[in-house]
Amino acid sequence: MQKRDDDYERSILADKKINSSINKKTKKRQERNTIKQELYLREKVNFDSEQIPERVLYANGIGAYGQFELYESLEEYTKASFLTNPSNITPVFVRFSSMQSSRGTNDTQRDVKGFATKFYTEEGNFDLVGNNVPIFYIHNTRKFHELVRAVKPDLNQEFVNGTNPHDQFWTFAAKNPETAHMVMWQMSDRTIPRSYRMMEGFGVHTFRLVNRKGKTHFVKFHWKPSLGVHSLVWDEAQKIGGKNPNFLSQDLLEAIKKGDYPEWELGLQLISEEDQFSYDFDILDPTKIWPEEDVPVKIIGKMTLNRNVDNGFLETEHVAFHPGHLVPGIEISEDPLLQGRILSYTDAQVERLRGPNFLQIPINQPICPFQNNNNNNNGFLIPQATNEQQAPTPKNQGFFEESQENMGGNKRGEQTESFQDHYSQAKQFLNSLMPYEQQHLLEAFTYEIGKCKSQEVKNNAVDFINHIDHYLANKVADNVGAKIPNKNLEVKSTKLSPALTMADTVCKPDTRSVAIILNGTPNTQQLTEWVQQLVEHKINYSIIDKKVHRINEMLKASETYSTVDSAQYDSAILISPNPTIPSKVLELVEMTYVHHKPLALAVLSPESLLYTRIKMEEQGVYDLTFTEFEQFIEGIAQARFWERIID
Ligand code: HDD
Repeated sequence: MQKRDDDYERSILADKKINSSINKKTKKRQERNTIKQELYLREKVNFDSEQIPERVLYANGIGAYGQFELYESLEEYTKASFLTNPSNITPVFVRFSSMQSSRGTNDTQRDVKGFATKFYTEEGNFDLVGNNVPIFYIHNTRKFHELVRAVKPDLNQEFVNGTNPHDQFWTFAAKNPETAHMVMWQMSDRTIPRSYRMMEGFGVHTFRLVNRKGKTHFVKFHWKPSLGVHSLVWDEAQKIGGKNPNFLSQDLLEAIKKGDYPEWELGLQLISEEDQFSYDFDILDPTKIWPEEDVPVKIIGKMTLNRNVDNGFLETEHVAFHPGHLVPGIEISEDPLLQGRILSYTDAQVERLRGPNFLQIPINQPICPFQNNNNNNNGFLIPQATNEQQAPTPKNQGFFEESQENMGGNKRGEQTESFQDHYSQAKQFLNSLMPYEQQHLLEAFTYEIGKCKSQEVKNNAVDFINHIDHYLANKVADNVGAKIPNKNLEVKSTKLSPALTMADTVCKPDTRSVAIILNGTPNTQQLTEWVQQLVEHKINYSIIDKKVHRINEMLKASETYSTVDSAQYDSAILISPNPTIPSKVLELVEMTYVHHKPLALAVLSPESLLYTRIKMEEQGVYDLTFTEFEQFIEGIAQARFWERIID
């Protein structure tokens, strides 16, 4: 019995020992797992908080750094130091974007493009937050929310892009006739640019320039691209969206990477206080342009973009633009929409960047010598105002202060009657375009209104166009099955503004692209010579073949018939020593022709093109057996042959 008890005692002890060692190990493991590991894990698995909310508008975009150089002093108009001292080189950050598109949607949707520039001047940051269209849909900020709802994704379905809510958009447009002018621009080729590098930028609003004596001028800002203003055609835009949704962003990124730095000249339209009522439009109305023929654009400097971002999230996502970020010498005007914008952008940045300290984020910090306890991150204070211009006075205490001038009374608060003239400039825009541009506009209206599901919305949209142009309204109505308007309500014709067409723009071969399509083994020496000529003219090229392969030390077929679409290139050469041409190759070549682009042919059997729409005798088609290659390069510079007849 005693033995049994001893055995029992021993076994209990043994169990206890085992348990205690297990407990010790578990405890140790638990200790290791608790604080340290949990913390490590918490820090490592951070993807769920590595994003910030996307911008509610203009979410899809890309940024780049550069510089602005002034050509001559503008001290007659402004005291802003970056506009008065030509020896200053002002760093800039620019973000291009698409207005209604969410992040991740394709760049080539028909959408107004954002063109926002942050000038890091020695007096603080000046943000020019503009678009590639010179006007806006509305002039009353209270309607902005309605507009946003109308252009953003279908409210019920939350489809990720805004190409679906046609009924929403046309309902808004038809009920708010002040949108007429902007809608014409939106339906034009302007909203499907070939490249961010080939579009104009506009500050849209009227600002004030104030000189040292306190005299003010009204001003509108314009960016003019050195490569000219060029667009895609709608069919290309849709195809590119499928093959390369980042087409415009990638184009900018690669141009800068290659050293083909994009450039824009900055232009100003200036109107003195005394002349502000001399026009048949109100100069404060953001739905109106100041026709360049009436108020010429004075070119004052050049911006060059020369550096891509290192970290898109920290730089491009965190950059916060604000039309109220101004420097002494530039002020807002009484443009009612601009006044409304000033409030909204602070809210937007506080929400998106999680707090009011968004100005301390490096990309948003001014790099001027004036610092205060809000923006000084360096741990020491630099005197707030060090020059005469900024010296603290009892009034401004060194902070930004509005000029005190006025127009013999209160600043203008009311809107003049011309704000209600919604159609004259819409008509002027239409009439100033070339016939092929007008045709594109008709096709765009047909596509966009044709997508509406409601018959009533279609009819209302056509009635809306009928106030601008009766012929256009009839054509659209006929195409989309809407009620043909029986009464001609179009506004009386206004004088033309030739600056509005893109037909007279700069045309250069620089940075244009060519698809070299191979069908069979090419004459390598000939091909190398052609490629050298392209490179000399700064023309980009891709060689496309059945499969990827190296041709010689210099040349490589890097794309295949199925990885690309002709829409991604500005021109094409078909080199076909083979007697027959596969249908995929014929399609690439034919679509180059159909999209009015230059096409060069070095083919053994031209009869294989007989069943396509290509006509050898048409403009912009070069048979390289008889034509010098240089002529094809001239064609690339011209870019499009609109007179070409397509069956
Ligand atoms: Fe705006 C962003 C341009 C009217 C409210 N706007 C934003 C951006 C551009 C413009 C280019 C993107 C900036 C970037 O790249 O980060 N907006 C314009 C133009 C307008 C205009 C040219 C008319 C002339 N905007 C406008 C109004 C309001 C806003 C009337 C509101 C009252 N805009 C905003 C915003 C955004 C913005 C909600 C969205 C994301 C952001 O600010 O940072 O505050």
